[in-house]
Amino acid sequence: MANSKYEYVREFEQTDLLLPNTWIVVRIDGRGFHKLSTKYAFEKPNDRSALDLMNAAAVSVMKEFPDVILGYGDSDEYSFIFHKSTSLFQRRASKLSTTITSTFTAHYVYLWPTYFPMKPLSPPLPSFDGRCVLYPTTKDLRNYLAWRQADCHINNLYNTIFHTLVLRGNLSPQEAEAALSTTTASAKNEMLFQGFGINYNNEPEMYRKGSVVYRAYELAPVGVPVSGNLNPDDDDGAERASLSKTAAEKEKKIRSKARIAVEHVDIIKDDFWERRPWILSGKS
Ligand code: DGT
Ligand code: MG
Ligand code: MG
Ligand code: MG
Ligand code: MG
Repeated sequence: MANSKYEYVREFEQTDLLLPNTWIVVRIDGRGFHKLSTKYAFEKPNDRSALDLMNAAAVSVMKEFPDVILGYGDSDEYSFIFHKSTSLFQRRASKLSTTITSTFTAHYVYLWPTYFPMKPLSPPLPSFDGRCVLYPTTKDLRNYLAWRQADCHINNLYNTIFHTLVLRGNLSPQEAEAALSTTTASAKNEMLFQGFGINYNNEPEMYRKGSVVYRAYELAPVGVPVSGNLNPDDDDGAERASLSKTAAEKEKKIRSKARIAVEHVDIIKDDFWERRPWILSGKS
């Protein structure tokens, strides 16, 4: 077809291809959820239905995108990991982040009535921002996830004691903040236990550790060396890029059929990864 005289404007579009052979994280975060949590009277510091809804939306994203190998979420955020070898959307950054973000948002709104049947949504509706972050090595990716899980723990310990001091200790929010401003983590644990009989370690795992979403296959037994490459940095992208098209399709099909697990487990230590070598190896 002949180009119109307007066609030249296409040249103004900029490419945003992400570097090859690097892990891609798309992190989404709820916009103004401080306000939203007040509007819908989310329980403080953790609202189980709100978190279950986040997890359900994340599972829907994983089902729609077999290229996402893992999700990790807490509070109003979720990180979705693409294998470093992915060629989804030719690795275009804005296409990846906007598609994941809008898919997540659509499912979040669609599933809302299931989790909050008594609280119909009204504008302003929930929305999320999203960004792509690249990590060059598996170690960096693991450290990224460790950073998010450590953040979840720190925030949850703080929020748990803050709300306990306000709701049960009859402190004003300002007094509670002042009381916590200089305390260490162990002092916070002690305050909870001595003052209110709460053992922080008995708080629900979902609140303390966040949620990990991944495709579940049979676990490798504890302490037995697993087959498969545990250090995906040895496995150069070129090898995977050369996977035949049919092999790649087959892999994708296996991934689409897998059960998606939602667990509240430690992903900072090695155990989680050693027992599920397929996640980082990308070989479903
Ligand atoms: P942003 O992300 O800059 O648009 O602003 P926010 O307000 O979303 O702030 P952010 O993302 O830093 O913090 C998340 C907020 O969401 C925080 O104020 C606590 C609230 N939130 C998340 N989950 C829960 C929950 O389960 N219960 C309650 N009460 N609040 C929650
Ligand atoms: Mg924020
Ligand atoms: Mg937010
Ligand atoms: Mg947030
Ligand atoms: Mg189109």
